[in-house]
Amino acid sequence: TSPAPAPRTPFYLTTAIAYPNGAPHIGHAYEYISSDALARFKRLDGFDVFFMTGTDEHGLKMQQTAAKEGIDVRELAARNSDVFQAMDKVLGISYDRFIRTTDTDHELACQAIWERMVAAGDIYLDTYAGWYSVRDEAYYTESETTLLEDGNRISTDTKTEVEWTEESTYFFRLSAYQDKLLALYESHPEFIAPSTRRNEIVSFVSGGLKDLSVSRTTFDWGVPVPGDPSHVMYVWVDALANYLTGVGYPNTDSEAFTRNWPADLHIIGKDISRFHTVYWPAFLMSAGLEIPKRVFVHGFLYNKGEKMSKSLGNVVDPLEMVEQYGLDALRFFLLREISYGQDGNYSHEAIVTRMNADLSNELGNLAQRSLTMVAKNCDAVVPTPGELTDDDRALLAQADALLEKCRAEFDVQALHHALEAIWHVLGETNRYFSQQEPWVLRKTDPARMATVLYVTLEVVRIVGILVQPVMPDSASKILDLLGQSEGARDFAHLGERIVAGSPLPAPSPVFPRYVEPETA
Ligand code: ME8
Repeated sequence: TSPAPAPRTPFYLTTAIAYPNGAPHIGHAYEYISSDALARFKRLDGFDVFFMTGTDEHGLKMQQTAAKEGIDVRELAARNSDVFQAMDKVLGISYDRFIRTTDTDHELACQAIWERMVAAGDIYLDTYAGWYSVRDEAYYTESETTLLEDGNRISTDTKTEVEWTEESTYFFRLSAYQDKLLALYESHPEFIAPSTRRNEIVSFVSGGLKDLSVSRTTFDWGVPVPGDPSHVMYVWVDALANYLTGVGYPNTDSEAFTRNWPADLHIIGKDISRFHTVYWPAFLMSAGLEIPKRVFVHGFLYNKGEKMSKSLGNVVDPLEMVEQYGLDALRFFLLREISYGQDGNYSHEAIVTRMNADLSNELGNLAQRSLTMVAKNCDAVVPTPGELTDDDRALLAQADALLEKCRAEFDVQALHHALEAIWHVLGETNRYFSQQEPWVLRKTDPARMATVLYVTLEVVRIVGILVQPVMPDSASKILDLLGQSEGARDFAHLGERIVAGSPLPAPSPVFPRYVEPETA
């Protein structure tokens, strides 16, 4: 009998949960695709991944949108939550749970963390009087707002309208956590990434923290406050607690909880870093729960430098982009083109350039040319290499080094750098292929041709395995063309070599060039 496999290391990864007050946009798709690539990478690298996404369904924004549309808020939430799930399916998002904050287990988790914060002496009743942005579901001090000439007041940072709010609410003693939070950022500098985001948060917290209003009494679309149902919890308390619900909280003895908490990685956009890196760790400290290991803040996606907005008419439906370019091309473009952690732009021209230069030329042609030669000249089996030359060995060494490189880059969420490194090796491989001229060797030195083709196929195999997290379907096609079985595709198999003599199917192109549709 073979020994029991070693228990795999858990890895708990989350996206933000979106407000289902409308259909998802490309910014949402970007967050899910990037998180999905991270989840797939970890799985292929042997981790036991729990990947969660979902929808954030309570709060005033949802209630007001439903009222405007004249439908019940539950119906609005259910309808759009379905649209998000359907999009995830099209985008190939490999989540393990899609949480809705209206799920019944979630209410229990919210109430449990609330009660622990009460028990810690951190919740007290008072009156909130100040500014609130429904769009941002956020409180602002007067100094964080700007009075416009037309008499409207907006949040200076986010430009959303704020309204004066005065009501009886419970407060969370956030002010008591300033030093503890600063100590957290100090002792765990990796907690907030990229470091520019960390610096912003350190400076914000250093400036002092006010207690936070954490309940509302002027509407009822939320989780009732335990013992005082005239209050519903502030939507952000409810929303952040989703990360606990997903792993079985309040059952802290459950296997799901003990294995997965604290979360390894929260992926969020730059507009919600304060909630995740100030409020969230403070709530957890108060409740006596461990702090997530890392919050990675990605940038915003802009259409040719412009913010997406309905009035500009440039809100692109991600599903239309999948339709136009194909899923893997879109996934690759977003992850290769944009430095993860910074803002980025997309445009038709930029997508087509990446598709044709990187996918079609660099990877697609290399696979197609080498596989076609093998099909024609090597009896459609992986050729048997002769003795390797320095050039062969140097190229293979570069390809072999990619796993460590990609691991290091994925561990700091530098997905674009990992892809850059892979494409660098593809560039080297294309150069190698041209210099070796296997089509000439076919006549002059068939044994040497076999070696060159073997080395090329091996690099394509390594690349095929490594790009699976980013382009699952296309990578799978490449690995099919290389005759690799399903069981030979995780990173553990990078330490092996493609087996000479194994049969190959008929080659077919994986990345056709993008051709502009005929315009009438
Ligand atoms: O903030 N580019 O929900 P949300 C990139 N419910 N990312 C973008 C983006 C853009 N143009 N626009 C938005 C919420 N995002 C809360 C989260 S988590 C406990 C609660 C990102 O639907 C945004 O930064 O407004 C966030 O990470 C996610 O999309 C959902 O945004």
